[in-house]
Amino acid sequence: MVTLVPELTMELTNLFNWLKQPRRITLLTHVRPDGDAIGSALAMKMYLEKKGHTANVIAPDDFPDFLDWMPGSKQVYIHQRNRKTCFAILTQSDAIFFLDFNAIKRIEALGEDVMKLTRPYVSVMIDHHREPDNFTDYRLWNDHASSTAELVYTFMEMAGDIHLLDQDMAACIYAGIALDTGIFQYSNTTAHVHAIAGKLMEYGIKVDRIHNDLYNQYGENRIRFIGYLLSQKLQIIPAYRAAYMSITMAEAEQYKLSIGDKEGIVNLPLAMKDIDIAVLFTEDKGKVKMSLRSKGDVNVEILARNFFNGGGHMNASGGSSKQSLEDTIKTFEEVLPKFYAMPEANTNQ
Ligand SMILES: [Mn+2]
Repeated sequence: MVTLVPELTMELTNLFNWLKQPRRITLLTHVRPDGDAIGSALAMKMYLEKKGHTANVIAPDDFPDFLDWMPGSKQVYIHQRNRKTCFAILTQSDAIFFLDFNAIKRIEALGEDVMKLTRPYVSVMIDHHREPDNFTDYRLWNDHASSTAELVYTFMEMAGDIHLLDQDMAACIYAGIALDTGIFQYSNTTAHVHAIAGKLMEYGIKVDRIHNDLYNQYGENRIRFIGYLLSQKLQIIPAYRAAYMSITMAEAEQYKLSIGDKEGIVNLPLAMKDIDIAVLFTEDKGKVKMSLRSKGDVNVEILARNFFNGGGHMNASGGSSKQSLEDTIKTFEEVLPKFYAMPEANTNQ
C-alpha cells in the first residue's frame, strides 16, 4: 500500500510556525512550465497572500497560452525575458519555494541566479517527480501524488488552512490535477485524487469551462499539423511496441506552432493497441527535447534517466540530447533493446 498523503513531520511543523510571521516568498516553477506548475504556483501565491505574506511567481520561460485564464497568470514573472527584475525579487526573498521539480538544474539560468544569492533564505520543495535532489530545507514530496497541485492542497490541509481555499485557488489546483492525470485517466488517478477534486468542486468551480479552457483553445494550424505528423512522420517499431514522431525547427516555423501547440501530441500514438511507448522528438537550437509516454507497466522514467539525461514519472517523462535530431533518433532506436533488458524497464517483471 503506497502512502498517498505525506506525513506531517516535525520539520514541516517548524515551517508552518515560521510562516506565522509575514514573509517575502518567491515561488519558482520548472522550464517550459505546464499547467500543474503554473496552477500550483498561482494557488500557492493566493494562499500565501491570504496568510499575509508577499508572494511572487517566477517561471524560467513562457508558459502556454491556454493557461492565461488562470487567476494571477498575468503577474507571473518570466525570467528569460526579465532577468534583472527576477533577480531583484530573488535577492529580497525570505523563502524560495520550488514547485513541480526537484533538481536545481531543471530551471537552468534561473537556477544559476538562485545559486548566486548571498542572503540566507528558507527553501521548500513541493514536488511529485522521482529521485529528488537534496537541496532544500523543507520538502513536501511524494512521487505517488498525482500532481504538485494535489500537494499544494495537502500543504494547506496540513497547515490547518483549508478554510482559506476559495474558488480561484480551487480552479488552479483542479486544473493542475486534471492536466497531470490526463483528466483523471492515468494510473496516478487515485480515490484520494477524486476525493480532492470533489472537494474542489464544492467551491463552485465550473469543470466544463476549465476543460474547455485547457483543451479546446487551439487554432486551425495545430489540427492540420497533427494531421501532417500522423500521416507523414509517425514511425513504428513493432518489435519494441514503440512509436515516435519528430518535429524539426523548420516544421514548427512552417505551421507557426506556439509552445502550447505541441502539448499532448506525444500521447496520440498510445491510442494504438500494439504500442506501449510513444516518443516525441522536438528539434531546438543546439539540442533535441524529448517527451516520453508509456502505458501500463512500461517505465519510461528509466529510459529517460539512463539514456536521455532526464526523468519524471513512470508513464510520463522528459529528456534531451545534444546530438542532431537524426542522431538522437538513431540513439533511441539503439538503446531500446538495452532499455528492455533492464529489470526496472517493466515494473511488472
Ligand atoms: Mn506535475
